[in-house]
Amino acid sequence: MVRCFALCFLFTCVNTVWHIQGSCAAQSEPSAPRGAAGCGCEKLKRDAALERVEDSAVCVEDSTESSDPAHKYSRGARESLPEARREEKNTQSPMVLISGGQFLMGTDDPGIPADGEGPQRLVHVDAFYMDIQEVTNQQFQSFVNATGYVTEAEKFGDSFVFEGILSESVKNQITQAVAAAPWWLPVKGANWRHPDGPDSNITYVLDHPVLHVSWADAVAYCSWANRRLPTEAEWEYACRGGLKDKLYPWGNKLNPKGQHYANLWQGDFPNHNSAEDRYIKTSPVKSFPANAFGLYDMAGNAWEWTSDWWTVHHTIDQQHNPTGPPSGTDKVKKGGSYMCHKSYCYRYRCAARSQNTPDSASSNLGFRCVSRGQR
Ligand SMILES: *[C@@H]1O[C@H](CO)[C@@H](O)[C@H](O)[C@H]1NC(C)=O
Ligand SMILES: *[C@@H]1O[C@H](CO)[C@@H](O)[C@H](O)[C@H]1NC(C)=O
Ligand SMILES: [Ca+2]
Ligand SMILES: [Ca+2]
Repeated sequence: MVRCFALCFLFTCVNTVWHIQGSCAAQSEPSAPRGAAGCGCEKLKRDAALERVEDSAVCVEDSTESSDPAHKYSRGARESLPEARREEKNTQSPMVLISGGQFLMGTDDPGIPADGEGPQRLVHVDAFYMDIQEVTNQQFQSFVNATGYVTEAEKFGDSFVFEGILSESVKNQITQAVAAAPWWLPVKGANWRHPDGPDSNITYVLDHPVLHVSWADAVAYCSWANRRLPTEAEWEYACRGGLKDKLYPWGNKLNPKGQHYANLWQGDFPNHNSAEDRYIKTSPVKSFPANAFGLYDMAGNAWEWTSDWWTVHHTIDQQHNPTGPPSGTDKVKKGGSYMCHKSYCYRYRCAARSQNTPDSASSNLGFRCVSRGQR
């Protein structure tokens, strides 16, 4: 019953979004349904989701542990597992030192002004270490094996999958879609273990980015690894790789010398993916060249969660290590995904940004971690 309501709510509000976005269809995005900014949907969706969490909480007996994932899966919990810890050394992503410095964050020439890409502003970030790659399925599996962590999508029992990667038999069982973005289907049994729907698995994609992870799932993984999510400023500084005021991590040309530098969408979205970059779906991490900082897939492949709450209002006062607003309804994600095409989702630029409610999960959203010291 609760579930039914949740879907109805989502449905009603997405219909509203459709009207709002109708006038700027060229900029509507193939990002996960998120209850677009401004229509209040995100709140409805989250409330519905919380109800669902409470439901499942009823089944958990004697849960005396803290429900804060950052605590539950912290180092303290892990140190009693020397076995898992040794294994983890091999499975964690290597990190690179990103020297601190100043950079111009955002842009005065926004590709999607409504996203709050501007104004361009001077920002200083202190040095930090960053995973050179998106967290992979194998890495996430080692975390789950060591901790027994259950993701939010697994608790909810479903997640959003891009219809283009679902099998026909699963697709045929689904009657709902998201009005504003009909290519997103809520799929029962889709989660990080079954990224393309219940009849899929990760056997052959262990080195691809983990998907269907919520913001809390990402936070839990990073804190288990003694890391954390990057702030938006850290992420964007790292994305730019020391280049000033350029569109992409490698410069201003999308395909220098005819080469692909990121896993994006070629062809007509959402009907035809010509896969000129060789990948219809996600690619193994590090399949495209790194930027000057040694970071792979900052643009494209999977979207990446950051720690910041979403706002489109930014101060132009110089900022040191900004962490975004103190609260909000959506979290910032960066970098775009394999589903991004200029016609629909020109968001694989370093200044580009988008948002999801923290409980959202989908088949194009993952993360990477950072830390203050080397691990
Ligand atoms: C996790 O556990 C499963 C089942 O025991 C095993 O097949 C898999 O290799 C483990 N994965 C990692 C990364 O340790
Ligand atoms: C995983 O999927 C492949 C097809 O991609 C299939 O051949 C294999 O049997 C599946 N493995 C499991 C454990 O379900
Ligand atoms: Ca591609
Ligand atoms: Ca990425």
